[in-house]
Amino acid sequence: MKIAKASVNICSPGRNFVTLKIETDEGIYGLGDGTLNGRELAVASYLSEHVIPCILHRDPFQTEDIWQYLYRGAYWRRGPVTMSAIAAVDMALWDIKGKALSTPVYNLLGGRSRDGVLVYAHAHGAGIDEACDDVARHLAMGYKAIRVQSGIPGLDATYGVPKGGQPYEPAERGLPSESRWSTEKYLNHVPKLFARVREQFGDDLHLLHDCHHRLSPIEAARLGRELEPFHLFWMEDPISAEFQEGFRVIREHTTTPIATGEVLNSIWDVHELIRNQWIDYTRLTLTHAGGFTALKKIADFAGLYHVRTGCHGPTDLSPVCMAAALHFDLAIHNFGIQEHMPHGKETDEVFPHSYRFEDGYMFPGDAPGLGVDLDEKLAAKFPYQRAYLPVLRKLDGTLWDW
Ligand code: KDG
Ligand code: MG
Repeated sequence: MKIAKASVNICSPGRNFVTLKIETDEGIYGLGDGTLNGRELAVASYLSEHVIPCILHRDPFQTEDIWQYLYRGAYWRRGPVTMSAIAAVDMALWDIKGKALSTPVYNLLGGRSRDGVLVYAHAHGAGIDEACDDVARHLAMGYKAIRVQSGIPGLDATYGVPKGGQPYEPAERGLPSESRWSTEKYLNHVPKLFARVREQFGDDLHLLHDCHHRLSPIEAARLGRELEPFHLFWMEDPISAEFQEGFRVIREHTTTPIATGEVLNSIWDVHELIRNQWIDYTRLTLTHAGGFTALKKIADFAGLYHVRTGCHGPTDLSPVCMAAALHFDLAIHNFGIQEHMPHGKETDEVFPHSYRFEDGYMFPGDAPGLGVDLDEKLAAKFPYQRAYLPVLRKLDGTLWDW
């Protein structure tokens, strides 16, 4: 079997997605997600102009050699654009392999290591009362793990809390919006939020929180310590993820488990964090970190240090990535948890899939390959629209990490 054709689909059924379709001379095709929120066209052109011409006529079963060719062979390595493009190819090739062998991809990754994939939902609210109402709503849906974010008194907007009761969607059409930030107000508020949530919902529920890269190491250490009585599953991205050494300070001061890595793209971005046991969960995901071929190696390395996985799973990764993540999560040994932000109706219709949610767990389904498709006719009705993530400034106007 040979790769006969490959094409990039860019569509916007509610938000932008970049999908690579690789077709073989035997009529089998595979899909890969290359979506990079706010920089979609960079990956699309990297794929069309620089990658597709190099993979034509190759054997799609050679996932390792093709991965090495696109990574080592390109001389220029790493970074979100390159790694998302490589990931799209890798995912599509594993999809082809599964379809050709008539088996779900998880069977090619080692087979099932568990019955289902524990997922966490997002609960949020303008204040503590509203956030608690949203926790109750998700509990009623069956979720066993819930991330909680709430508005901060004195700030107009904050990460993870949508305006007007919509599901949270970080990208906004048009140019980037700006909002203001105060670390002091945030640090004073968050322990109160989790004190209330634990008091109201008891000890059984797994609680998570995303600091979204905004603190310094010693500020994060203070927050981690103050959250200790509420036994979080994890405190995510307390500081900017690329500052690996900064996690040492946090670790020395608190037992609150730490997760990071959704913006990281290779083993070289996390190996100090893992080797030094400064984190408990890696957030790297298949789309932004080079696909199955790369993430399996990162997970195996992390497993040696008792670090578990918690793949990033926002709406800005397409259902192709969600399907791929579920195969990965079901198969690897050191799986921790999977993020689940359900896609909107339009997205689900453009990407029909076999995965499903039931009672706090997700299941990839048993369709051969990834079990996800792209309805190209319907996708054509939703053309790309420029969109960006917001930009953040401190109260005095200093540009800050969003
Ligand atoms: O594109 C950025 C989002 O994926 C990110 O803000 C979501 O932090 C995020 C999360 O944990 O899902
Ligand atoms: Mg996050």
